[in-house]
Amino acid sequence: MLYSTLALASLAAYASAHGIVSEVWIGGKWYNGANYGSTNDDSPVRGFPSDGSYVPYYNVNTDDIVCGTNGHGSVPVTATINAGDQVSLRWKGDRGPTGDYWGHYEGSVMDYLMRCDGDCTDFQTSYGNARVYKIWEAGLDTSQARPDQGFWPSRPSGNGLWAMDDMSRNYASWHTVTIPATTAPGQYMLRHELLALQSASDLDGTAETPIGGPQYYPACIQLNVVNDSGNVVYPPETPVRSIYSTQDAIVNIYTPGPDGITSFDIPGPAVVDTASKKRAARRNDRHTRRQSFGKTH
Ligand SMILES: [Cu+2]
Repeated sequence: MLYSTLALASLAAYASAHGIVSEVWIGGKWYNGANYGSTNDDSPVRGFPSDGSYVPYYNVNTDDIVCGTNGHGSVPVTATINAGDQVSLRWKGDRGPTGDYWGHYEGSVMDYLMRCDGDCTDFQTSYGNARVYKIWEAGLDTSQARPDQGFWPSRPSGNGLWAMDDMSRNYASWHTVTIPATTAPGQYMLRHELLALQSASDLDGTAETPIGGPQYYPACIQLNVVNDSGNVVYPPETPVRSIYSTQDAIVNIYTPGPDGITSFDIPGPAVVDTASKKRAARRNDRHTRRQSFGKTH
């Protein structure tokens, strides 16, 4: 009880700022990110609300979940990247040793690709065809020890190392993901997402955090993926507005004891198999051969 009171009290101190993706490296080139409440003309990062706030659990099936509550409209820049290269992005908040780290430490980190069906500058999140496949995820790594408090307002709960904590604590609030080498050429949104769980178990909220439940922080970055290899796969896609249900990620990380939960199922679809076309083709060959064997013998 004492523990959860302390945790909620510390939340109140930074409930107003949350965070934004403030800068990004795409295929070795640096780009400006977003501001609180406004976008930049030289940035491929779609907008964030003026308080950097989140999509609440009861809006997970609305347009807001696609790119966040202020990410519906496009930004002028679509950044070119070769399939197989990396995107690194920084979450700027108001915590950590320099006071500008992402401030929540209990939750998962996920990356999706979302086809723009043409130019991302024409893509509105209200379009019914907004659909994604997951390329990366991390949640609670129980092979690692639960870290000490460090520069956080309280010691993270959960019996292991949370992906969000890892990002801020060990990578100075930077996250890096590889665009799969087999990504088909075209324009995509990198739909990166943080899922903060510190109030996930309390849907009613508290005086300090009036909107309870899990907090969804999607961020969309407009990419033009180049791939001349011809080695591409087309993974199955999930409509963004169907990724979650309001019952996903409802957990209580503060019980049964200070170590909290011992495992966490990351919501949403599984990370896709981006194995090469050659491997997929071989698999199909085998499958076809088996079928024809069955027929002829
Ligand atoms: Cu927040």
